[in-house]
Amino acid sequence: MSGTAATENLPVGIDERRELFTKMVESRLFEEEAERQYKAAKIGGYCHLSSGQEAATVGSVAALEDDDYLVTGYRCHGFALARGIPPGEVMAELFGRQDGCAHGRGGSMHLLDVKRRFYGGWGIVAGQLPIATGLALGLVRQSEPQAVLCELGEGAVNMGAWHESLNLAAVWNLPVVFLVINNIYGMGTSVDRASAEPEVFRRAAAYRMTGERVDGNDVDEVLEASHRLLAEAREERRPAVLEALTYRHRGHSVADAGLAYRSREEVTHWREESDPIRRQREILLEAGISENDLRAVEEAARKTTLEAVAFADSSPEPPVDRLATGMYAPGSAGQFERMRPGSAFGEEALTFDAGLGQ
Ligand SMILES: Cc1ncc(C[n+]2csc(CCOP(=O)(O)OP(=O)(O)O)c2C)c(N)n1
Repeated sequence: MSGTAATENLPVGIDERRELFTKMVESRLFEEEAERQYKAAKIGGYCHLSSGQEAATVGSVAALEDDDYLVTGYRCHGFALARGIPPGEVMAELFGRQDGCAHGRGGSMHLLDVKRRFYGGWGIVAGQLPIATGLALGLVRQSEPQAVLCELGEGAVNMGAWHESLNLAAVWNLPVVFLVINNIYGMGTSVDRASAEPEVFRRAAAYRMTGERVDGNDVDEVLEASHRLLAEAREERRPAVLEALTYRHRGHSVADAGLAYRSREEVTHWREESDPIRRQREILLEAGISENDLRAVEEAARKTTLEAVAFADSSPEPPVDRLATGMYAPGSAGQFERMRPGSAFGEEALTFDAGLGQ
C-alpha cells in the first residue's frame, strides 16, 4: 500500500484497513506454511517466523513510499511480503530455488529485492544498522529525498553497531527511522535481563533523537507513528527510534519450541488478548464488514500461500557454476587468485558477473 491514500489520509479508512488486514493474514498463513515446509525438509538452514508481529511489520511498511528503502534483520518474511514481493518468490527463496527473490542464494534470513528497494534480510544481529545508516548517508550525499526504514529486534540494541549507527545518524542528520520490534525475547533472554534500559525507545535520548513507543499489536498506532517519523526523516532529515512492543507467537526459530524460557500461560495470554489479526478482525466486523467477507479474505490468502509453495516446488535449483554471481564486484575475482593454491571449492572457475540476472 506504499504511497496510496491510506498513508495520506489517516486515520485509516475501511478499504485501507481491509487491505492491511489482508496483508496481515497473508503473512500469518505464509509463516504457518513455512513452518510446515521446514518440517518437511523443503527449507534448509534457519527459519525465523514472525507470527504475532504482523501489525508491526505491515503497519510500518505501509508508511513507506515506493522509492523509500527498507532494511531488516533475519526475521524478514513478513517484511518482504508487505513490501510487495510475490509470495511465490519469497517461498522459492526459502526453498533455495532459482526463482527466489535472491535467486536462491540468500535463503530465509537474506531475502532481497533491489527493485522494490528492499535491501535485506541480514543474519548478523545489528549488522543491518550500519548498512541502513550508510544508505541514508548516500541519499543525503546525492540530494535524494527518500528515507530508510531499518528494522531490528530489541536484542540488537546492546550491540556496538547500534550505538555507532545512531550516533552517526544523529550527528549527520540522516533520514533513517530505526524500528525496534520489541518482542520481549532475544532468542531465550528477556529484554529485562539483557538491557539496562529495557524501555528501548528511551535510549534515543542518548543521541538527542526522537524516541517513541507504540503498541506494536495495533496496526493503526504503528502506521501513524511510522508515517509521521518517516515524513520527518524525509522532510527535515531527522532520524528517529520507533519501538513497537509486540510478541512472537512461535519460538525464536522453527527449531525452538519457545517454552523453555517462557510459560505456556504467558504465550496463551498474548495470543488471546493481543493478537493483532484478531484485533483487526473485530474492528472490521464492527465497521460493518461481514463475517463472510473476512472468511473470503482468509480463504484467498490460503490459496495464495499454497500457490506460493507450488511455485517454489516447480522452480529449479540454481546451477552450481552460478553460485558466486552477484556476490562480488567485477574485477574482484583477483581475491581468489590470492587464495591459490587452496581454492578448495574451485572458486576461480565460478562466474563473477555482478548482475543477478540468470
Ligand atoms: C552478532 C551476532 N551474535 C549472535 C547471533 C545469534 N543470534 C541470532 S538471533 C539472536 C537474538 C536476537 O534477538 P532480537 O534482536 O531481539 O531479534 P528477534 O529474534 O527477537 O527478532 C542471536 C543472539 C547473531 N546472529 N549475530
